[in-house]
Amino acid sequence: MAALRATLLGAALRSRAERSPELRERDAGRLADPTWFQHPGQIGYVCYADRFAGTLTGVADHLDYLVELGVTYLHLMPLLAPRPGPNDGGYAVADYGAVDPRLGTIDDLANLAGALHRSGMSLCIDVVVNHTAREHPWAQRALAGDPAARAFYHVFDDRALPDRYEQTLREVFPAFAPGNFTFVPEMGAWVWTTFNDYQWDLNYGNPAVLVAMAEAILNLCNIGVDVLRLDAVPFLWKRLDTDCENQPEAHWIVELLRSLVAMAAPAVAFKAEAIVPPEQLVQYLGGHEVPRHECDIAYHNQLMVMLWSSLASRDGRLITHALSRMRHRPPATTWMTYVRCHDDIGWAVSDEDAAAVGWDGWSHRNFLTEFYAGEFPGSFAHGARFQDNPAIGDSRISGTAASLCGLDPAGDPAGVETAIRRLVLLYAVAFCYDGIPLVYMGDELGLRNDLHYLDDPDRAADNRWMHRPAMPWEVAERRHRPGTIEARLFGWMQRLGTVQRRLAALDAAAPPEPLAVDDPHLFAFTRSRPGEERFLAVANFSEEAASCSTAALPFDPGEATLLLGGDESPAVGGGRLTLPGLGFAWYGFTPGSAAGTGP
Ligand code: OTU
Repeated sequence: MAALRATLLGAALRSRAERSPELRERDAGRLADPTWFQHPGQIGYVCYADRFAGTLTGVADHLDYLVELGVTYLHLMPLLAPRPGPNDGGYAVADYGAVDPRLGTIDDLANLAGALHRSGMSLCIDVVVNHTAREHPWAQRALAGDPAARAFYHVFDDRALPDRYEQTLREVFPAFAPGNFTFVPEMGAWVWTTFNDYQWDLNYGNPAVLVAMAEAILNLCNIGVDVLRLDAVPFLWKRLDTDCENQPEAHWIVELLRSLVAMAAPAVAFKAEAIVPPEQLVQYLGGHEVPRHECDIAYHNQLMVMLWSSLASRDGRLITHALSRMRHRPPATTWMTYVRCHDDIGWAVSDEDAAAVGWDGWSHRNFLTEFYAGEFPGSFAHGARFQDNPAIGDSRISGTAASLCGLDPAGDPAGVETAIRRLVLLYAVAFCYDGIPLVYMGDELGLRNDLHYLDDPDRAADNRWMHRPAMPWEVAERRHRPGTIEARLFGWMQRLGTVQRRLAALDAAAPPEPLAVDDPHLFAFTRSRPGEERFLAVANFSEEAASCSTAALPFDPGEATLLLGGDESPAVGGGRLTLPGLGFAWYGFTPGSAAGTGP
């Protein structure tokens, strides 16, 4: 134990000693403002380096596009050296110390980080902490019979334990990677593989794994990365008779890694990728009975799911209920609020939340799958089922945001208009709900499903690739041609960011409070800080106009400033606020000042 402590501490101090003068300056700046990621004006963008611009230097050449969009935070999808062949979009890492040679080198990454910093942007990259590729040297040594390397993974000589574990484990990829263990003939044994058979779960019960991962993380910090996205973090610890997710030890590991990084590279923040129920999620932000320093940022999966649920059901009651009863995140943390990401959408709607608005949980989840797969009569969506699991009646959804919103440029103009409104509506909530809004590459242009992945044997089985298109730069050019779909959407993203940036009420210090309003189609929430301008957002998920009594709102919109409204303005009169179909409104109200005279 003492040796382990000394090794970890030694690694952190060595890393601190090696930090460049530029990064030390960044550390100083962030120590002076440790809440930098909590302020309004942080706008995220996420893309694959190769799909966006070929290589890392290609990305550096396109920073003007990100600046134009108002981006301040760039998440590049996995870019460390993956295994050859299928690699789960880079989530099967063969070398944590090297960049995928197709994308560039470690120096290119450092140069890109520097260029981003000079343009006022932070860089986020993935660290796949839960598993390595079967081709990683650790796994390769285990395959060759090295017992020390074998102890880096969960290896079982027979099915006795795997069978017992399986009784309580879920399957993440039931369709293309059933089960959680893979038989490895070279070892005559079963290896724990939560995800694909080539992704071997690390054994954090072995201190050598902790040290090795800590060193990998500390090295990445010194390249100039600002935020590390910890992939699949709920799975880090296994315990018999549990689902082996969210175990207390997983939190200790994160806490330990966090403190090592705080020591070595104070500028670096942690982002949790934990797609788990809200009660468990806040714990990754350190929200335990006694708060702890774990991750600084986490994905707000619940908001994302509820947005799509509201859009399909044209109903704001479930989102209002589910978000109202969510435990607040700890004050020093924030969310990543997003509409789409590279993964599928899993219907995280609890039976309790559904019942609270009079619905059956299973039926609603099933409805959402059928709706977004385009199977439900009258559905506007063009998505596809992902990992259908008939055994437990579960299914998830793939598709780009634009396709799920029903955007079809070849269709009738009214349909195009409605689809644009849907997409803007979802982003209008994501941009002001709570945290850093994240634009998923292509949503700013309305890119639709891309079926080219079917021609690539390494990808064809995984339909998540349909919503990971390559950037069509000639299409992006249309953002400068007024009236085009691209100009409309890009313009909206810019406006949402521009207005968001100057609203003090959108600081993380002012968490959202969902409001109970008297029209089921609406979702409303408010945010405020004592003595400052108060904020109100209202969204209408129905295609028809809807109105609510202003009595339920924290202030009268008629006396407030309309900061931003959809393509058609909302109206206030007779004690009611009326929003057009799929409309939204952002209002600001400074106590003691009348409309228009505020600062
Ligand atoms: C993550 O997702 C990544 O985002 C995926 O792209 C990877 O395939 C996967 O890890 C393996 O590296 O289950 O359906 O609670 O939900 O880690 C996606 C976290 C996933 C998991 C999440 C995982």
